[in-house]
Amino acid sequence: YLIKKPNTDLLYSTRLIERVYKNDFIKALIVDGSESFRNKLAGSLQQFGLASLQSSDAKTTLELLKTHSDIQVVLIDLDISGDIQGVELVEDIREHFPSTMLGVLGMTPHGYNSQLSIEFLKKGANDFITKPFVKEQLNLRIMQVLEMLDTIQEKNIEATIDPLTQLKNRRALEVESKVLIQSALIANSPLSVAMIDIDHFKAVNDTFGHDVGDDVLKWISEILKSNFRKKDLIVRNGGEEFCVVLDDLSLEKAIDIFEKMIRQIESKSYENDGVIINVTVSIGLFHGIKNDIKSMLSLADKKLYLAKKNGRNQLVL
Ligand code: GH3
Ligand code: MG
Ligand code: MG
Ligand code: MG
Repeated sequence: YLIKKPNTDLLYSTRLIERVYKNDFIKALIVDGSESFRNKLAGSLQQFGLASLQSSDAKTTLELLKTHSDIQVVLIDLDISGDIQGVELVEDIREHFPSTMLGVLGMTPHGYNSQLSIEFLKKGANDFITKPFVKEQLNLRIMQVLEMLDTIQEKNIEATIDPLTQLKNRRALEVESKVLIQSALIANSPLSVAMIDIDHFKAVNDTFGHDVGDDVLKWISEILKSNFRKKDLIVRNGGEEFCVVLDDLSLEKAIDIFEKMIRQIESKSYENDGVIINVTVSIGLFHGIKNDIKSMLSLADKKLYLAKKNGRNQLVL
């Protein structure tokens, strides 16, 4: 990558300026048959805070995109080396990289044929620029695409987080458990899947109000986080119910971890503004491996039901 400090007067996007200051440069890929044009464009991009790689043909472009996952935007000319046109290359790129993950801008000669710009869009380009370009327009169009991609990424992350506790939510559980299950199946190693439910939580709300109830949920979430490793999947399943997926643990070790946590929650109390609340949790544990998270959760849930029936504040496996 060609990297140089950009001219900050030319940076229009505040979120991108923040990245430039952290030396987290945005990576672009320039695809054009002419080397002198590529170098000229690379110079312009530098001024806007973009570091760039170059390619002259379709094959190299697709290879670079596969090996450099940090490329965020590709600028493609109509005329590229080899036997396929820039427009067709866009189509090939879109087979692997959706327009919500990778920005593609077509470049067409000004006044040449407006149909060509339309073709770029039809094949999946996010936008197009006409050559010779006005630098400010080039800059703004690229920035708009990058901001859109950045926003999508931010929203995608938000969509996997429970806003009350900041724990992961069910959506994240579905996606992330697949990865854990795959590795566990390959390694032939069991998972520990626990359903954790706060005991008599309705009484907390009834006695202290819903806001205090919310605060107790946050407090319990912190205790959960402190009991597990960074790589462990800790999820707020909904309401006052949580789910934890651990890998690489013997049954004895898993029981130990959950028993310890039950005793910890039992002995601690939530304290705020003179209000002291004691809560306990019940846990149903499944230890083993199944092809999908749903069936493991369902087995853990049956054990949870038994834990409740047996008097709560306990682990059942
Ligand atoms: P059990 O020991 O059988 O689990 O009893 P419980 O009272 O915990 O279970 P129940 O399912 O009867 O009630 C769950 C309560 O959790 C009811 C509901 O008001 C409360 N709850 C669910 N989500 C939230 C939330 O986001 N905030 C607050 N404050 N309360 C919640
Ligand atoms: Mg409950
Ligand atoms: Mg419940
Ligand atoms: Mg307690």
